[in-house]
Amino acid sequence: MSLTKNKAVLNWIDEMAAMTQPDQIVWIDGSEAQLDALRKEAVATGEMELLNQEKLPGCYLHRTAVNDVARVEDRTFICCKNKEDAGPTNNWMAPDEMYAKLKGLYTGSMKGRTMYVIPYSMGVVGSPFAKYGIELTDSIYVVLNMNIMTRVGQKVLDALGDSPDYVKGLHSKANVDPENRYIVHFPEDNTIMSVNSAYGGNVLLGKKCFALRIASAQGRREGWMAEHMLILGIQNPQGEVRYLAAAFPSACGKTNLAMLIPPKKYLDAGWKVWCVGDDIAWIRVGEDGRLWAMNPEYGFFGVAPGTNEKSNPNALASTRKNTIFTNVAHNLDDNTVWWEGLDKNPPKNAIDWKGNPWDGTTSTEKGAHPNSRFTAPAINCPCISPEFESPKGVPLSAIVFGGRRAKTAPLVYQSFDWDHGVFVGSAMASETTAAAAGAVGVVRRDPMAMLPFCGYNMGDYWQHWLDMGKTVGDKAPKIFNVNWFRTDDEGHFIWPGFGDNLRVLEWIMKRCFNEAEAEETAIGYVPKAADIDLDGTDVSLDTLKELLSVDKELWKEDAKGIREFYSKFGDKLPAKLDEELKALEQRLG
Ligand code: OXD
Ligand code: MN
Repeated sequence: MSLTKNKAVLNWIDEMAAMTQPDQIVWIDGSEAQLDALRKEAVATGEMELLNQEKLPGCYLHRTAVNDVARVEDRTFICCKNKEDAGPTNNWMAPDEMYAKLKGLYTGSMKGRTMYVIPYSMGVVGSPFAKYGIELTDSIYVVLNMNIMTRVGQKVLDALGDSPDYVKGLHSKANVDPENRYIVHFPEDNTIMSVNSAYGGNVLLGKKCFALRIASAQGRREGWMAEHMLILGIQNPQGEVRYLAAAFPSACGKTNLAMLIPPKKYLDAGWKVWCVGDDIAWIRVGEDGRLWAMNPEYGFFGVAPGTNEKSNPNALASTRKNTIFTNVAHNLDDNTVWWEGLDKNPPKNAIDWKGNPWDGTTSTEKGAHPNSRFTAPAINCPCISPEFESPKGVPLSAIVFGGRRAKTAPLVYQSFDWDHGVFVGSAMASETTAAAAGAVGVVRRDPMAMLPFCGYNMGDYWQHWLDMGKTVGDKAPKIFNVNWFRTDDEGHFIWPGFGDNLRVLEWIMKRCFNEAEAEETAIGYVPKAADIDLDGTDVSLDTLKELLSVDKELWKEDAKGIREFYSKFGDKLPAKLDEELKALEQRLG
């Protein structure tokens, strides 16, 4: 039975059901009774396995197809009328052509299956900043994950009322055929269509598809921003909490930073760090004229390998109940889960992520896929911010960009102003590590960490950033860049990272409130070495000076790389960014 009288919703569902031809349609009302029945059904069919309920209450394990373990950027499309509006960094196809192609793949794809209707909210239901979506799916796994990652159920339909203003999402796992896998966005129609995948990032449509790709395009039209950023509150010993949002490409420790544990000295002095979000920030101009950020999600979809008691105890604690694990190893001795980097005791009697018997004490194969995941409720996180459920979000004092650079970028620097900060974000880059396929040390540009997630032309996106800066004027957050990954000549990391990153964030916050000085360099303001607290680390003042140094020759090379990257955007490159690049080249001499 349908849970709404909303004509726009009902007509669309009729149309999608006529195409996909499910045996039945089930509306997700969000009740525990309904969700529990679905969990039981998924266990009965083998779609999920119930884990040890004493050690991991409410936790389940799921394995995806071996060919379906990650986002598929080469099969991800932005389909707007004009190709130019998708820009050089997105795959594009004309909407009519794509709709026709997809129709062929969806027709009859839900025969013999149930279509679940998931009404969900990105943001607190009823908040003026929330946006609603409906995802149709033939996967119980998707229903149960969406219930962790977003706010779902009847309350969303009640808040939507009879408005047609919602994002349509159609997902069918179909045959999980990699040759016909498509993750498609129609930003002009607020529509997402995902087919032939059952892996989280491709099918939990609230996350990357809606909250970044569709929302970035909505934000441009409506005057706000959807960003691939964590949101963090830093409470000083005086009890003031100051907030920052930060963007990093993958494999730069974003989740660890979002849940940072302060070094002992800071804990003893009364510092606290609060996680508002680990992946996505929706940023708007508040009533006070400042930028406010809110986390539209309700859970964490985190990478499991490498998460442990030392690297990220808060993330690990978040996964100890009501969590769905995907593609990790199954320890049969006590019916729990294991992944590389959890501890030094891999299970002997286990099943690996592919579903094969696995002995972790002897096998040379991995037990968990490197991109295996946990889907955990945000409220499980010991450091979740008291403002997590605040409908208006939190006011931003700083925006931080970062990447993985062995030599070029100093530990931290501050941009000269907003426009220069946009330039810094647009030139964001990381060097490839041995962990990823391909050559080591290659510079990959990933502007604002949005390369795979911007739902329109990246040149227009930069212009939108510049325009937002004009709107907020001198109330704009200050913009910084950090690099935790500088190495010595033997390739060892110089900065200890993890909790010690708070020492850098402390300086950043002080700069935002005019409480610390800085030195001007060609690339921006760097700290005076004495202003970063090293007490309790084994970093010497000389090493810190090295970490803060700016090598003009390396930067001249980098400026060339930026110019080459910018050339892709033709006349969509904002004139202001071209000016910023020229000004940098001039300062470098
Ligand atoms: C993610 C990603 O999964 O950025 O968050 O790839
Ligand atoms: Mn992400």
